[in-house]
Amino acid sequence: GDALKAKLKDVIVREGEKVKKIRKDYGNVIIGDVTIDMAYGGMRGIKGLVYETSLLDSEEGIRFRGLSIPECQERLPKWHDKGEEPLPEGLLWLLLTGEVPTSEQVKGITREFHERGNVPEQVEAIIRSFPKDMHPMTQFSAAILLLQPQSKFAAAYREGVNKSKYWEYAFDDSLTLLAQLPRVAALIYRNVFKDGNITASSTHLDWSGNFSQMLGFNDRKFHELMRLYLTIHADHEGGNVSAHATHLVGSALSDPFLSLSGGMNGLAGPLHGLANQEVLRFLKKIQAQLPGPQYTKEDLTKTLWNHLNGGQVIPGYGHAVLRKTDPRYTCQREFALKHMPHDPNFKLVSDLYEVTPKVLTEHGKTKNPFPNVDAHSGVLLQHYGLVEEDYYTVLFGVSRAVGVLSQLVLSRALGLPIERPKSVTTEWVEKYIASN
Ligand code: AMX
Repeated sequence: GDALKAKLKDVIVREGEKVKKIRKDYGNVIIGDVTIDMAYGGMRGIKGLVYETSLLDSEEGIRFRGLSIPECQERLPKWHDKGEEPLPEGLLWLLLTGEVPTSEQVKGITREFHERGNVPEQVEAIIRSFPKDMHPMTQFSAAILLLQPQSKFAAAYREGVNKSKYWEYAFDDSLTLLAQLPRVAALIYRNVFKDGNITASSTHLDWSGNFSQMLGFNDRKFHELMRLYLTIHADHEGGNVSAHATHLVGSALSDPFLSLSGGMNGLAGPLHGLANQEVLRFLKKIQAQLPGPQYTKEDLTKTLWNHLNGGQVIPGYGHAVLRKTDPRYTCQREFALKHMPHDPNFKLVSDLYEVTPKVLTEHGKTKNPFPNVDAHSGVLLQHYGLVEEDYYTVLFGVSRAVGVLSQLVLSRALGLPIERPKSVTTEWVEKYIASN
């Protein structure tokens, strides 16, 4: 934690000066136009937000500080230097500083997470008392709020801290959150779906491995899967609902706990993070409708059309920015090809990949007929026995915290102001049209 903070201090001074100069010299340069369609259409395509940690290209997919997913898989440190998948601790370092960390630096973060990982007892008791039929994402968001009294940011603000120090408290809170989220998430899982017992933290394990163990999964391949999973779900630039919501709430100087909980409420929507749960439900629905394992592509096409004709979206397909297959889908497909090539659920996902883009193209509405991250993640978890799909978005949420909290720290460091875009009414639009 200390090494990261020291590094971050340098980066923040450097970046702060850069941004200041850009704004001073080029603040009036126009970077886009806004049409009436954009204003009604969910602000699609408007460049109205600076978000440093990652950038999404519509053809190529996500880059974390310039690194693609295959590059992250290659360059970020691995578990004991011999695992195959990147450690999300390394991604955290990369997102915050823009630099690839060494194995030693990553180990330091893992250690810090262990040191801060104890969830307050009264919080655990309340989580255990949640009704079992309360959705895991509702529990997760509520649990994050329960952690909020620990906020150093909120306490410092109350004490009248100088604004130049905001980022340090946001950083501190973010480390506490990231350290405690796995335990909170595992508690929810064990409590809702198992007997409530949970394995104590193992300090010899990394963040993902320890989380997997607390969930109750000790297969080393599952640990590798979780390292990949928690890395690739972390960040997807700033305009998606969970990132933007966290950013928006944080801009009011709400502390990282309040901000993250806000982001998680957005992630819980079926068009966003809940899509991974919806995909699994959809796969089960298809399996029930198919004549058996010998189904044909025509059978699949028919069930897809039935679903679309019922006025529902095909979950896991389409994207607001992407126009190609999501590289987060591709790397999960590669994981499946390597570790579970004969899994029947993987076969179904694979067969759907061949059929769905054609059907969606013929359907003629969606701008992107290709699969996104959520089309694949569920069947990997099913394979290792994490079969309760209502839980899947919580895993997404634990990962997404890495990205959105990194940016929150940087936003406070750059002194970004309260977010407040201008809205207009339809009456205003009509008058504007008439006068032009
Ligand atoms: N199945 C059927 N119709 C779809 C579709 C899909 N997978 N994706 C988009 N469409 C429809 C839209 O509903 C919209 O219809 P409308 O004109 O009747 O409202 C039309 O195609 C145009 O939409 P778009 O511009 O292509 O997409 P968008 O930017 O408005 O929305 C998204 C993007 C992801 C919400 C949408 O593709 C969708 O609903 N997909 C299914 C849910 C999903 O997988 N979400 C997860 C996305 C990744 C993530 O955030 N985790």
